[in-house]
Amino acid sequence: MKLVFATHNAHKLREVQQLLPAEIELLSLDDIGCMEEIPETGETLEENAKIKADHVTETYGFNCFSDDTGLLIDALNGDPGVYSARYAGLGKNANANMDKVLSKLQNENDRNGHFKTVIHLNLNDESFVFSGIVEGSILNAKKGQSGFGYDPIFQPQGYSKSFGEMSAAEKNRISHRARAMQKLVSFFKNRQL
Ligand code: ITT
Repeated sequence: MKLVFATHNAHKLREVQQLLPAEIELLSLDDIGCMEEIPETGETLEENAKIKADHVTETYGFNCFSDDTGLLIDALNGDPGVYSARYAGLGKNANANMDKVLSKLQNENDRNGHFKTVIHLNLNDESFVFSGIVEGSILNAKKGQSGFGYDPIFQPQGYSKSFGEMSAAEKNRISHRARAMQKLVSFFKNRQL
């Protein structure tokens, strides 16, 4: 079965490719000629995930799933949350976004937060939503160069390394995205696709 993953984020695409069963032929937005940035005008991760998947299904006619992800920090009342991609106001600039988080938390003892991924699937005129969370804490400084986005400042609960210090396989065993993807994969197994 052909399935489009509605993301322009090459890091997400790589992580997701490693989590899907071989029966699913994953197509990227490049593969279907969708070059435009899809405006994320929603106020929640759920809304933005739906907007991205619906854009691809309605414009290109493919079964499709999307991923909208945010880092939600307790002491910042859930920010950057749905605004994670452009938190510092400098486009999609991961370093500037991390610097803004570190500066906002400079004198803060409560370092708790979590990543949340929402996946919206459009399959043959039906829609399904799956989500995954990983709890953790925000470090005082960036650690590691692996992964992407906020990975260098996020340490998952129960681990002594940041996501930025983990291999792709280690992150993919425990991450928010992996947990949401496991639900998507189980859904397909139950449907025997
Ligand atoms: P698409 O909308 O094209 O999928 P995006 O990068 O804009 O790509 P999001 O709207 O979901 O994706 O943006 C959320 C931001 O959160 C993203 O730009 C990263 O900076 C960050 N992010 C997402 N997943 C992450 C992860 O697994 N680890 C660290 N940071 C992540």
